[in-house]
Amino acid sequence: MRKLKLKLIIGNRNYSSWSLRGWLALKHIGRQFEEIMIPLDQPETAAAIAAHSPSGLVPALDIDGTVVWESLAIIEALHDLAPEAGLWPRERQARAVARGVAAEMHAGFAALRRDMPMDLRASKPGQGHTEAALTNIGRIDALWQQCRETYGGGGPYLFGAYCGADIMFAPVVGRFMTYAPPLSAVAGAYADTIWNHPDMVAWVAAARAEPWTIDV
Ligand SMILES: N[C@@H](CCC(=O)N[C@@H](CS)C(=O)NCC(=O)O)C(=O)O
Repeated sequence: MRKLKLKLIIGNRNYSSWSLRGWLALKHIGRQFEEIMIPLDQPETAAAIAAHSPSGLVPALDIDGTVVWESLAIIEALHDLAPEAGLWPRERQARAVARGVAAEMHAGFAALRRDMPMDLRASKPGQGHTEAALTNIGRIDALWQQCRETYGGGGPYLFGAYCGADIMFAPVVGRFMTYAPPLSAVAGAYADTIWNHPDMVAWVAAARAEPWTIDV
């Protein structure tokens, strides 16, 4: 069968948390892809993104001419394309919970996203620790502990093996590294695991080398 052409449109790595999710998912399935990176917050950004993405947002994934937008939908489309890659857990109940966890991240935690915007290069311990953001973080910490305890026996990730739920939380880990909120021992260890995942390491290294600066 002919290989499908994959093209991922992302924002710049230091700031684009949603792009990180799409990119990690695509890296995880191990297929070759073309990457188009559009720096955010520039005069030409909106027009450049609109040329690729119907929502005007990144990430967007072009699969042989069919464009998928929204990070969670991109993970699902890639799971359809490469079910063997394990973007979702193999076991039905774990897979259902992993999808719930990923959807909660996709739909929620607005205060955390507002008060601790992703800025991978920066170190700002103590900043953004608003009551609302810390409430979000409390829920995330409890969620991570619950997943690790119930499903994490087979490996160091939320459901044992690295999957779409970990990918959805990877930018949150980036925020935790920048803003250093208080975390339980289990959540702290899990955050370190994600931070040291080879794909995350590669993304952060590239973010550090970027020239653009946005006042977040
Ligand atoms: N719900 C969307 C959110 C996408 C989003 O908000 N992307 C931001 C960048 S992280 C964006 O494209 N912003 C447009 C801009 O800054 O011009 C998803 O899951 O993909």
